[in-house]
Amino acid sequence: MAEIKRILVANRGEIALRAIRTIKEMGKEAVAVYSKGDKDANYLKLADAAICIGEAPSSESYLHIPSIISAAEISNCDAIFPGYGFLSENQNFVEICTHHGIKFIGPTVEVMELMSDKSKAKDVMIKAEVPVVPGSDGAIHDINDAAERAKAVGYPVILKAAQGGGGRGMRVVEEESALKNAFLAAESEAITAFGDGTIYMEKFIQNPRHIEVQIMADSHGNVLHIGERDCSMQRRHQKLIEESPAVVLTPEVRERLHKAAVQATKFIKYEGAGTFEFLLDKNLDFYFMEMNTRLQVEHTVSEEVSGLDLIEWMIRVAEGEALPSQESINFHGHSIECRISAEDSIRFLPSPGTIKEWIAPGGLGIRIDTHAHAGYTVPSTYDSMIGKLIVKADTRDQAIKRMHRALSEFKIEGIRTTIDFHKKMMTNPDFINNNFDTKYLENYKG
Ligand code: MV4
Repeated sequence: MAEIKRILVANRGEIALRAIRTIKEMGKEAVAVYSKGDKDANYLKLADAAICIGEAPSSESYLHIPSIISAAEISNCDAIFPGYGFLSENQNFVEICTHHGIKFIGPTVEVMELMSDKSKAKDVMIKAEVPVVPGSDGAIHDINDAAERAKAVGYPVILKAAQGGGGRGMRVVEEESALKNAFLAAESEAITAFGDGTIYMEKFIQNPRHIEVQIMADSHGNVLHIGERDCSMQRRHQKLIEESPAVVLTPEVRERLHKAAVQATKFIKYEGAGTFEFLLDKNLDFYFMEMNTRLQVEHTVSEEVSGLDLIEWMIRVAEGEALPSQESINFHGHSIECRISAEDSIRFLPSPGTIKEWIAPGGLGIRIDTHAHAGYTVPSTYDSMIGKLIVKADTRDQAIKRMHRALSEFKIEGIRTTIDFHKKMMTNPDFINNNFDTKYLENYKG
């Protein structure tokens, strides 16, 4: 494959800036796109060119495929970096890029499609001999089918939409009497949300941890794992804090987890950066849940402990370069990321507006990925995340103390932010003692 010279960054905000930085460091040219809502963004000046692609609503700009393709063509880009969200997992977009001779920096459309159906993805993982949650092994046909399978799996069960993911269209069923209503509700919710009512069933795992493995694969069949992340600190399926490594794992379980992810990656002939999400139960048994075929928000903590620039490697494997050996990757220390959002710290209600004052922390082991600054107006049109504060230290305890110190230095005036929530969490004994799971914040009163 050929060298990539100019890359269109088909995203906005912190990840657009994050990508521009790596592209420039690699000696390549970065072309930014922006909606009218983002026209004053500072990071646009760091790109070699910036092209307006439409009105503020995403549907008329960052999600509007003809505008993005036109921007890539008029600026002579040979590749597109999608980031996360927006078009990053849109199969139609990948096909159109290919049709226009533009390299989509990411996996093939075939594997993207396979992983987008969570029920099919599970079936493939069974073939790859990766542990999955016991369940229906494929879609449920009707309510009688559901009852039969639930009996075999054993209550409680969870019904999930095949096109779901991220928690939408799920129903936990405690006993047979509740199954019919739950199945019909899940089905109609899935049809409304995804235009596809396909439902599958799993044994419900109580209070799981969310552990995911970062992988990177090249076009020569080489696959690396870049360690795992613990993303259990979530609220309503929104991750708030992520860390690497996941200290809940024993070395033996960690090695099996990494091996499972690498095996899965090879089995599906994946290329690029990807993430395997697992549920981890009380006995440290892990089960494949779904695969994300994109770079994720929390990739930063994996970069911190591995020393790799994941966007650099996404671009290099897109150019046909071979990855280094697994043995050459040395993991060091502990990294934590706190997502900073323009939301209040108690109810997490959006708080858009103009940032009057912005004093960012600094010092050893501090990284801030953000496009925000004093004078920046946080639009209400997009996701409320305005940046990520990432720390790195030798141990988890030191990283927590460093994060608390950094959060205490952070001064953002003019909007409400989630900094206070994170500060409380860094002194919370349950967080410090690693005594939490994905349900923790449901009962948390602050
Ligand atoms: C589960 C589960 C328990 N058992 N599946 C939520 C998001 C979606 N991707 C899958 N999810 C879950 N699936 C079984 N068999 C519990 C959850 C779950 C969850 C998972 C990860 C992180 C946060 C969560 C919060 C609530 C429920």
